Amino acid sequence: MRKFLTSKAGFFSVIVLCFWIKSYIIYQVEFDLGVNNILQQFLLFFNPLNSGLIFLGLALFARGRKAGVWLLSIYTTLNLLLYANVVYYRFNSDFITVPVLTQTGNFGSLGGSIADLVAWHDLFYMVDLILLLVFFIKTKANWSTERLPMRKPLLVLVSGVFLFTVNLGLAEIDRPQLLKRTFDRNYIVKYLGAYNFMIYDAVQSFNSSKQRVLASSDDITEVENYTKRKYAEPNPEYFGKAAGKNIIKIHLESFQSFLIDYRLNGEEVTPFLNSLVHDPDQNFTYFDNFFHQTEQGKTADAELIMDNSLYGLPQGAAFVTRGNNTYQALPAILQQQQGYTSAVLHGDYKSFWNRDEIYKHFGIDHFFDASYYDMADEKVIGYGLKDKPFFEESMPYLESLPQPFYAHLITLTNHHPYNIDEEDATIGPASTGDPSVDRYFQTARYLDESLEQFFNSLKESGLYDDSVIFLYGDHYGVSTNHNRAMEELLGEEITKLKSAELQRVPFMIKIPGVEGGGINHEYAGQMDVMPTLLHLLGIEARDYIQFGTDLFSKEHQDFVPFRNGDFMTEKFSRVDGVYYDTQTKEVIEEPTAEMEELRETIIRELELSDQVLFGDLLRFYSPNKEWTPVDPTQYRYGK
Ligand code: GP9
Ligand code: MN
Repeated sequence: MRKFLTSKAGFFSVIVLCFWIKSYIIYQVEFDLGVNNILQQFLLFFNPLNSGLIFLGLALFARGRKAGVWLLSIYTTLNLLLYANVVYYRFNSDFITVPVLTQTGNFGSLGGSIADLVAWHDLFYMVDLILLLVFFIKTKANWSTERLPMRKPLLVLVSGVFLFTVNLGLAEIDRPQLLKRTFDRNYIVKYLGAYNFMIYDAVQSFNSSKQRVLASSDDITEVENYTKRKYAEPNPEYFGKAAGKNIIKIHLESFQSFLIDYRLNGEEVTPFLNSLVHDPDQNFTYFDNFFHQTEQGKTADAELIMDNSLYGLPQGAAFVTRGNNTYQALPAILQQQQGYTSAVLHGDYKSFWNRDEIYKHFGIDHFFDASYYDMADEKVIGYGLKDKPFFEESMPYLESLPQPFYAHLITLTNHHPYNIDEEDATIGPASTGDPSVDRYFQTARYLDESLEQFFNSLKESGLYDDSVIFLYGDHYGVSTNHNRAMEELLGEEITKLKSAELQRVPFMIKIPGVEGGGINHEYAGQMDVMPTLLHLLGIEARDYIQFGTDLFSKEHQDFVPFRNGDFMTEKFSRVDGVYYDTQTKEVIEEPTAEMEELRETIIRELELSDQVLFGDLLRFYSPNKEWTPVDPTQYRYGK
């Protein structure tokens, strides 16, 4: 045993073991990673091993005792990196990323006093380092001065890579598309460990900066020419009608338009939302041909599109991969043009979808995340706080905001897999035998009830009458994997065209002083919301780079592009490369020149929008003389 321990292989094994155990202890003690099943627990324990073998294994290529020096240096470096994250996490509940390191302003967010964040028990994190050093100095014997035969260190590296592959495979079972969609830094650390996260983050930052470096100020001119050409003049009946009014924006999680007026076993699923659609006294205008335009970024894409009138990226979430870009988002424009205060309220933690970073670039003043709410077990389900307590606890925050405000409330309970506590279910499940689809109606009903409760609170507080209130669905709730169940519920075949039609999500808006327009059949998408709001407030949308057009404008462009290049118009549609007559639903074998042309326009539009994000082009653009670029270092979130 003694002989083994004092050998190179023995010392390597001891150091890997220390690394493994120590990392696991730090994960458990220092980070709040939301581990909620056995597989996640296992992966948290398992993941330091592959990093240990790979990083520390590199030292084995060195000759003789130099290998030991390398082992200790790599071990110390990894320890320091992890410890830096520990300290950062204590204040920010988040991990260090390359963009954070390059933004010196963020160091201020350590609270000015690192001393407060260092704890006495941190000394324990150094004990192993000292012991290993002493151990190494004492064990002079058994270290040949030769290099190990190449195959030995190689074998260690290969086993490390193999274990990493197993690790990633298991993680993807629990969280499909973990790396492609990158939901949350916490998730990557939970599943793959802090060290793999650092590599992942470095690769992502490198890719981002590469595209950014290649872009130049000329690139924005082409984009500007396009968006100015597409621009639709405001409708004088609406322009400026809501100037200075509070804006309350309500996010209906995973809510598709087919739920409106849908009856399950003869019972309305969403009676409250239906009343907004049909009761003229409610003064709402409901757009029944409104589509979501999101991709993998889901909620994050919806947020990006609605506040910037830019498309999400073809892959991943721009919220995460372009979180550090320059934006000219609605909250910042409203602040600069009309002194609005902006806030987002949401019962999940701030790091999800990198919100706590990108919101700073949007100029969002306040972010009331889960840390502001009572997250007691009985109030939480799925991703976070249930919608009823969420709206209830949001009221004081809303009332505390300086007016006029732009407040965005993001609901959560109607989220896949649509779990609901028994006491919250006021309608029975559907009976297709597809469990998540069956429950979808129950969580949608719960959301509907929570909205009614919220509207009542708004009325009591006096905020209701004088505010613009609008609601929107962010993306589909039932994917095409559930077509069989959906066919049973809708009583029709789910063709490819039907799937595209099901991407309708509600958009309904009430504007104080303007009579509700009932049901509006204009074809439109999430992209169109920002220019609509700007014009309602009397702000010229033409100045800004925007791919959507004002919904109330007589010139509103009524084609709805999807992220994959397909589109819908009132007359014809393109779905999965096939053209259809939107009205008769028949396939069009020979597309007309008009169709081909629109297809080209849409591909161009998507490309230009991607260029804006990939090249971070808005840093080269000044919308007007008064515009001041947003300074992200001026914002901080979290309690
Ligand atoms: C999480 C929530 C859900 O905070 O917004 O995001 P989604 O999974 O719908 O993209
Ligand atoms: Mn969502």
